[in-house]
Amino acid sequence: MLIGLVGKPNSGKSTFFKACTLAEVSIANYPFTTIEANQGVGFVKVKCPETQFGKKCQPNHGFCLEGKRFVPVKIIDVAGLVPEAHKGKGRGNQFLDDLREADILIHILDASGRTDEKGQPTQNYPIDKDVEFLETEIDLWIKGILERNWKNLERKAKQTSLIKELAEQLSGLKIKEDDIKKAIKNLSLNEKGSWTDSELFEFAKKIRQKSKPIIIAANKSDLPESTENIKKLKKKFPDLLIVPCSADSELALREAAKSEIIDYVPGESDFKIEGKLNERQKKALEKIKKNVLERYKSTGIQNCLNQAVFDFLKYMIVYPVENENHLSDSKGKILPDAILLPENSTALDLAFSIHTDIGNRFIGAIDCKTRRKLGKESTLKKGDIIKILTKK
Ligand SMILES: Nc1nc2c(ncn2[C@@H]2O[C@H](COP(=O)(O)OP(=O)(O)O)[C@@H](O)[C@H]2O)c(=O)[nH]1
Ligand SMILES: [Mg+2]
Repeated sequence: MLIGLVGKPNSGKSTFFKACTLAEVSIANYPFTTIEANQGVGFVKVKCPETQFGKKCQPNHGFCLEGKRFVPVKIIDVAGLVPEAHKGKGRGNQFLDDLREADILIHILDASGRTDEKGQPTQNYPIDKDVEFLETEIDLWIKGILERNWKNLERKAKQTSLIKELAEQLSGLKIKEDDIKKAIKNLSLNEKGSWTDSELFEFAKKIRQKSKPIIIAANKSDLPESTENIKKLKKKFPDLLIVPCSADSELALREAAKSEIIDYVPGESDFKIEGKLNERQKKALEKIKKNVLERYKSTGIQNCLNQAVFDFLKYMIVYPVENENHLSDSKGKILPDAILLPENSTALDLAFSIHTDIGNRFIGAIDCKTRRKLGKESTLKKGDIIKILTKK
């Protein structure tokens, strides 16, 4: 799972990135082997099954705070996109290429209207313009990828098919052949090619909607102008997922929690003061409480990640174990792994996601909550604890 943070300069991407990748507890390791310079690890949050069984979990990856399990996801902070980025403005194409692998994009938008389209300070900037410009930039970037190689692609398609060649060309963007077929059919495009410029754009747009869906983080919700702006934005784009948030409030809370001044579980609506505060810290925390937590019930950062992964992409968490009585691995570690899988994944999908070898040797599974035996076609539910049975 890779989540891309996008938006114009000064909307708060780096603050959001820092906030969601700052863990209050020290973490031994991550399940990801490749982490690039602008990548980090954030977490989606779920209720940990440990509470249901009166146990304490021991996560291999991520962590658990007060019965809330934090499961790692990769986050990438893409440097500021400005209008015409797809043409290379502001090193745009290089930044956009960072997004190839992303499953979903969170558009960090300055909802206060205090930043113009280039990232300069202003007032009353119409924030709906940002939604449109950003979508268009990404659509045009995908169109550009297609255009650069279009002649070659059409020539090769004479031997194979246009759909095959498009799938090949777009495979790096996590687009499946089936999605390409659907887009072509949907737009009634000529399957042999010879598309007009606007047909190519419409195709790129469809492909983007499928492979790089965008949700909106309406950031800087702590500023007074944001309330009205967010209301208007939701009205103008009723189909978009718009989550009010305040990245720098979340960052402040996590930093305070890390230095043990407060007790705070990311995503919650309140915190408890633990340590000694100076006047400045006290004022800052009071402001966050009043302007953000009381108004929006949370800083919204955790909501953004959770909604992207669970509500939008429709993933779920399941817990594979080796010992169904202790809910542990073979060494006795309790609920050590939390795996993100698309909803409706089967027991066999889970086996393969752990290891190809386990998938190949799969003979069945046990639902540890009900003790029911599961076959390879059995679909799993969120929060399931599963023991995979394999042949020797
Ligand atoms: N009021 C307010 N300011 C924020 C918030 N998030 C970020 N900022 C400020 O916005 C400015 C730009 O933030 P930055 O993360 O560097 O933006 P980027 O260019 O998109 O990476 C900085 O001064 C941040 O402190 C927020 O939630 N509320
Ligand atoms: Mg930045």
